[in-house]
Amino acid sequence: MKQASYKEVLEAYCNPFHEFTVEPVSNGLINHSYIVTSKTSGDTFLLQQINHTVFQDPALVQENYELIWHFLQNNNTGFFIPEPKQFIGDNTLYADSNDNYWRVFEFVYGTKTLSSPESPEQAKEVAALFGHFTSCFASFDIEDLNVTIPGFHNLSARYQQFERSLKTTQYDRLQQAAALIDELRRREHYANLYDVFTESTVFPQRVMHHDAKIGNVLFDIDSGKTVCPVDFDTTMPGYFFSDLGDMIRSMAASLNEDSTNSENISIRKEYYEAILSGYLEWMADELTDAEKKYIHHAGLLVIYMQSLRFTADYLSGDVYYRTTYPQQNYDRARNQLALLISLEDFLQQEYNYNLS
Ligand code: GN1
Ligand code: MG
Repeated sequence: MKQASYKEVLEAYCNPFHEFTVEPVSNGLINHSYIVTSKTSGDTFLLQQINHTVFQDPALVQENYELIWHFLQNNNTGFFIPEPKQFIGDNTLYADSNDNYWRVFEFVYGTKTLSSPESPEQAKEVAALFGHFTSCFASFDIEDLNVTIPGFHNLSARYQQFERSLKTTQYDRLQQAAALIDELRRREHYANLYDVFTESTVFPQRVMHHDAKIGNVLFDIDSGKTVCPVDFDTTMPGYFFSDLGDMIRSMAASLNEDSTNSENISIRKEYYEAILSGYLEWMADELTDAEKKYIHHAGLLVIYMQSLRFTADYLSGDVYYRTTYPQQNYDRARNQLALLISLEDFLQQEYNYNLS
């Protein structure tokens, strides 16, 4: 964070006379977050810079957050998400003089994040949390929500993006990824299925978080119980598979997405079943028969999409995801492909599930 903009944004939130301590939060691949405490007042809050390259219109992101926060408040849902705070002058979004966009959230004390669940029960609780979240919006007009990233979970568009990335002139990367690319191409039918879903009214649009991984949940430090989801930047109209799929991706996997040990990645049955049952606690009455019929496709579609996205970014020269070493997007793509293959085997063996 540039010292100049950080000072400017904090002055716009409190006033020039406060002194602060600022602690970066190393969570997420996209935005930058900081825990800030005013030495003057003792107040702690979460300061976040919205990634303006990924979110072309940060105002839409913040509008959505205010909309869902107010909706949850006003409809007595009892569902907690952190309060968006106002800068001096009432706005909850602040554009600094370098055209960086910032917002402040209520700090949720006594919580921690986890990169993987500690037990199937905990995974079930996370799944119930995201299911509960979507079910709160049963009476909400989905048209009111902005689309913050067009085509974000559009698997068909993600496949096309992957195909375009193959036109790269980074021939060494292309050569290295040849086997990976081949496996992904063989699974194009998943992308076609997305078009079938979205053209039919039996797959309605719902409020989806679109990044429903365990890393986006706050847990109580003492009890280990879920407190709330966070990171609603991609909360927008979406289809049934998105949140359930991301939870399977992040919690049923035996290793997380940054593990380079992809030969040993597998789907853990007790976690998979816990996730499904937790989600259905809230969503069983909401989902249509068609959605229920395709429920096991949730993990397949999201994991496939994630592998396509990491591969495309690798071939495009790591322009999107933050990386800490040159091969990281390639490793992540291979990890997700290995997870996909493991899920395909698992679904066929356990449920005799038809993958097509
Ligand atoms: C990104 O920044 P983070 O970790 O919350 C991405 C998700 C991916 C995820 C993979 C806006 O989320 O779609 O699933 O990385 N978010 C965006 O870890 O692209
Ligand atoms: Mg995110």
